Amino acid sequence: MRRKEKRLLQFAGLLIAALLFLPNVGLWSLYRDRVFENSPEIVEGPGGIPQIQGVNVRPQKDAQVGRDGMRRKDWHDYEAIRRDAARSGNGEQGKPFPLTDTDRVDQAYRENGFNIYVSDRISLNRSVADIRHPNCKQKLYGEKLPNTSIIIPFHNEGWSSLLRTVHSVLNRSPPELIAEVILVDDFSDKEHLKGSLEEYMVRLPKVRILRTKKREGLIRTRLLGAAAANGEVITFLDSHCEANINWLPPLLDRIADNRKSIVCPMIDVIDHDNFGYETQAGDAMRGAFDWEMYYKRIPIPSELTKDDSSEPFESPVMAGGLFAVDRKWFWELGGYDTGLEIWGGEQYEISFKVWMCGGRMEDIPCSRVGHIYRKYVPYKVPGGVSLARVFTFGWREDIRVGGPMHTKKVCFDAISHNSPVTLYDCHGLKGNQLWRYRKDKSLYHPISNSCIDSNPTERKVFMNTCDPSVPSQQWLFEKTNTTILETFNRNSN
Ligand code: LR7
Ligand code: MN
Repeated sequence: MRRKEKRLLQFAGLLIAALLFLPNVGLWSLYRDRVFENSPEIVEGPGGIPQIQGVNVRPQKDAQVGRDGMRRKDWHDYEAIRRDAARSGNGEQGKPFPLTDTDRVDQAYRENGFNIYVSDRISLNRSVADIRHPNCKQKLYGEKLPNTSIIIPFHNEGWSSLLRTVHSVLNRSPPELIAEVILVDDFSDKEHLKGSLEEYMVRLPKVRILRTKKREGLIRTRLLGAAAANGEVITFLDSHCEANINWLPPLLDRIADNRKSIVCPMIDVIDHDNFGYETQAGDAMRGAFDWEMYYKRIPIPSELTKDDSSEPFESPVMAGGLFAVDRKWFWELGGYDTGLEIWGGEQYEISFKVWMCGGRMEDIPCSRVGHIYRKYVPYKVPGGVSLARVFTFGWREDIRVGGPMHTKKVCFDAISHNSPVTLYDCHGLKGNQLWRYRKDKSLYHPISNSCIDSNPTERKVFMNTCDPSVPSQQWLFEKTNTTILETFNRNSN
């Protein structure tokens, strides 16, 4: 009798709990729906999905099965988005902080190369504007994504800029996708980065702090973090970043799709004076480098953007600091060259390796992370050596065969006039490997004063006296970059 009563009570208790807490059946769902329905800013978005400020408020709860059989879901955290949208105050919504002359003094920039007075007066949880391509708001990503360790190397980073990096990552990532956040201290000597940092991080159980035993530079510091990481993916960030809305799922989704992909978010600019958050000039561009190995951004070729500029696109080289990579693949690539010193060059190393090892590098427009671009480098480089440009290319004013990346280092070569044109390793001595584009003489060899001639019936390439009227000397150029050609012709004349 007693036992029966107990059971009954237990059952009643369970029923009440279910009513209160179970999503979609309980009181909670009634409450939630009411809050959303009464909200004044709700408008109807595409497909009849209710939106606040262009963002869906009611997630597609059920995953959708794509043509490839993959189950995809909406990863937006609408609760967090609403909380962010409601924030107001200094720097909120990524707005510039109203600087006064006292904020602009030299001292404010000295330690970090950006205005730490301003940083200190902006919330560690500040909101940023959702400046993603509108299509990003509708995108679904794999229902099952790999988790990631976030690795943040730092050397004498400012307190508020470092903490804001960590907060923004934790605030704007699905918790189940963050295995851990590893802060790797590269032998900082600032007091705030010691005991206080450790005390602070006690409240964030996912955060671990590692420290190098001597100043190692950013490359070996990252490696230390990567070696300690447990996540399926490792994601590197600089120590002064702010992750934007739903930045992580679009990155992890590409790695889930192809584990040999290294993926980079769009890097936005956090102003070093006023901390305003906005896109880089020209927004989405590809990484490139010149013959002095200076990193550049160049427009994306139109054939790559397809019809939708919110879709991932391939990139020859990354900017360096902000990317995600499958952890095992990173080590299969050999990690970074441990001989790389304090700063720089590592982005080429990893970029070249991924392309050469059958992987790919992509930029992901729907993933955005802000980065504070410093006014100047505040830290000392031991020994005064800057090893940022570890290698340069020499002469290359020849005409090379092969892909646009000049991966094949062979040049047109001809021993003499009337001799066959062959492909030969580029020797860099110009001479009989120097060919010019000339409008009047097609591919022209200046030393022998003759042109490349091709006879299609015999499939032979040979030298011949230049004659623009001969059809076998007329080369079809599918794509010509006239600016580069003009510079080339100017330099070689
Ligand atoms: O000795 C050092 N030890 C470190 O741990 C020097 C630096 N660091 C840390 C530092 O705290 C920061 O987290 O390493 C990170 C990068 O150093 P920064 O912020 O001084 O470099 P940066 O932002 O000027 O430079 C870019 O190029 C670097 C060298 O190639 C790295 O790849 C950076 O990660 C990279 N930053 C980005 O890609 C963000 C976008 C800006 C660009 C380009
Ligand atoms: Mn940086």
